[in-house]
Amino acid sequence: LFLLLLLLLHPPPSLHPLLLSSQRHYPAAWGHYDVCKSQVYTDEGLTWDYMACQPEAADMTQYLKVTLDPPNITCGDPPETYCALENPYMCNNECDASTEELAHPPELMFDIEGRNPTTFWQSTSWKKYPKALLVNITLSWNKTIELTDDIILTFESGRPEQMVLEKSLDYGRTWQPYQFYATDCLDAFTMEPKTVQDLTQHTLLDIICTEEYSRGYVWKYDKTVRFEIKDRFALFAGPRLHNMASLYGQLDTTKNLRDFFTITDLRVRLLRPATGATMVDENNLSRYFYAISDIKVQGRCKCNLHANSCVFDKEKLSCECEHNTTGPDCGRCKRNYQGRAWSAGSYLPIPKGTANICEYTHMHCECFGHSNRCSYIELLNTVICVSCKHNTRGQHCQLCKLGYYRNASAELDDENVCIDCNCNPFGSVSDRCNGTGFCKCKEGTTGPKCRECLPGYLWDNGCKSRVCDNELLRCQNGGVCLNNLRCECPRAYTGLLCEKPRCESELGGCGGADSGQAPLSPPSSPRLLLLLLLGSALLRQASYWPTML
Ligand SMILES: *[C@@H]1O[C@H](CO)[C@@H](O)[C@H](O)[C@H]1NC(C)=O
Ligand SMILES: *[C@@H]1O[C@H](CO)[C@@H](O)[C@H](O)[C@H]1NC(C)=O
Ligand SMILES: *[C@@H]1O[C@H](CO)[C@@H](O)[C@H](O)[C@H]1NC(C)=O
Ligand SMILES: *[C@@H]1O[C@H](CO)[C@@H](O)[C@H](O)[C@H]1NC(C)=O
Ligand SMILES: *[C@@H]1O[C@H](CO)[C@@H](O)[C@H](O)[C@H]1NC(C)=O
Ligand SMILES: *[C@@H]1O[C@H](CO)[C@@H](O)[C@H](O)[C@H]1NC(C)=O
Ligand SMILES: *[C@@H]1O[C@H](CO)[C@@H](O)[C@H](O)[C@H]1NC(C)=O
Ligand SMILES: [Ca+2]
Repeated sequence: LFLLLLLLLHPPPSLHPLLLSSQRHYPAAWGHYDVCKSQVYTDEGLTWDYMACQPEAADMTQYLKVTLDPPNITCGDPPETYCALENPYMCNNECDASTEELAHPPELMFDIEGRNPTTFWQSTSWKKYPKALLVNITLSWNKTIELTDDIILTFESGRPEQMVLEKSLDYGRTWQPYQFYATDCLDAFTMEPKTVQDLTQHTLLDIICTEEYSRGYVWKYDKTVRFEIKDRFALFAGPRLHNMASLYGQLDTTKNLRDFFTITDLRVRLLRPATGATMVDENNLSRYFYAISDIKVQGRCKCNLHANSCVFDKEKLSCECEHNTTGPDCGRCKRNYQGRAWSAGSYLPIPKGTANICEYTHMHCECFGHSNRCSYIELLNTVICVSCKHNTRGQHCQLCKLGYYRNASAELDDENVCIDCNCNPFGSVSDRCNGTGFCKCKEGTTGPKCRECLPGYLWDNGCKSRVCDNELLRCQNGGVCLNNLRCECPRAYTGLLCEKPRCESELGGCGGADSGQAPLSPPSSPRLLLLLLLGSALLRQASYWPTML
């Protein structure tokens, strides 16, 4: 408000005096990216000016779902009494899931802290020592989030001696470590101990193991474990982040860097509780457990610089997309705004960035006048004409439908651009033709439309090969050739060329010598019987041969 007042009193020369949309101006040189569009007067009149925009950073723990693994690792069922790590005689920490005041459910890691006593989640104790006490705490947003500040875990117990912070960018399908934590990095993870101060611009994406947050009894005075986002930002933006422009410039051009700070889920893997740097007292395992009073995750919805607000509705975060984009992350162009490929907004040039808005599709619905309707095919990211008329087809109605060919003397937008192939249905293989209207003909057929017969063929619903010819006298026994297609035979003959005598009873049968057909007799001849007997005897003998060998 103070800045706004200042601006009103002394409008800087760079600000257009007629800037209309003025919820907030840019107070600093690098910009906040909090406005997606504003109305401005130009020489052509009132128009919109579009800018890259992003939601404000917020406390993201209000919108998450927490899952514990194993699920029954929370204390209190059955009730348990815990002793202090530093004093085994101080046993006044009671946990009972059935009593509200003594229960320690996971929600207490995300409530508003600041009142006394603190509220915290607590695990069961290390009853199964020396078997490891393993707990996964998974935080899921079901939305991509960009981290803007350190992740801070505040322990109520001693800080764990071994722990890993992991992240997922794909809704929990795959996980990558963010940072390892141990009292002894070499021993626990065979990694050299490092701190965030050892990182440079070139090694910023390295995953390190740190001993900063788990040394000895230090937990008594500092109970927090951090993942240092700001120290990493500072490698580009300078100490106290005074040069955010430099950081935004880097984020814009380096996808790996952007992805490093982007998450959909976080996982805290607790691998070994605090033991006070002494031997584990096996007689009193009630001293060893995990308890966390608070987890801080500051960030903003990732909206690809196309939204300046993010809403939590029906248990789900989603960007309120501008620039005619849509999707939970504004990662697509809206229907009918697919005029060009979607693209994320850009932080550059500072301070307004580039909006990269989605453009109206209509201007790109080019169908040569054969349709005035287009449809966007998301899978191919293209616009195609629908219901092409005048026998056309194709993305722009620029092709002829099957069964039609291109009229060479007509322009693409001519109603007569496609001509029916008109292939003869009997003479052609299909109703399609080539680019000059020629159909594909069946055997014996020819002509552009397959309406004519080749020599030696005759038309009869298609071209049939010539069967007979009166000049060549191919029909026998006095048959007469009809239309070169078939022989008409005298009554006593049949067959294609009247070559077979007909065997009808009223003609006295076909018993003549020239019929070549002897009446069939049963196989009763003694010679045949002998042959059959001999054959079966030989077969039987054959079956003995193998044993005889
Ligand atoms: C949790 O449940 C599993 C299987 O149901 C059981 O084996 C295990 O002992 C339980 N753990 C605790 C701490 O109650
Ligand atoms: C742990 O030691 C304290 C003090 O000796 C005792 O009161 C408590 O019962 C012990 N707990 C267990 C589980 O032995
Ligand atoms: C915890 O998560 C890791 C992977 O992130 C998995 O391997 C492990 O089985 C999970 N459960 C426990 C109890 O550690
Ligand atoms: C995550 O969000 C999508 C919509 O974007 C929804 O369909 C899905 O059910 C959600 N998953 C969970 C686990 O809430
Ligand atoms: C998006 O489309 C609407 C019409 O649906 C239009 O009024 C608006 O100006 C468009 N916005 C941008 C950023 O192009
Ligand atoms: C080809 O197009 C021209 C020009 O429109 C037209 O005059 C002609 O009739 C068309 N040819 C056919 C076969 O349709
Ligand atoms: C179509 O087929 C005819 C006959 O085979 C041929 O002469 C002509 O060049 C072909 N036209 C095209 C465009 O292929
Ligand atoms: Ca709390």
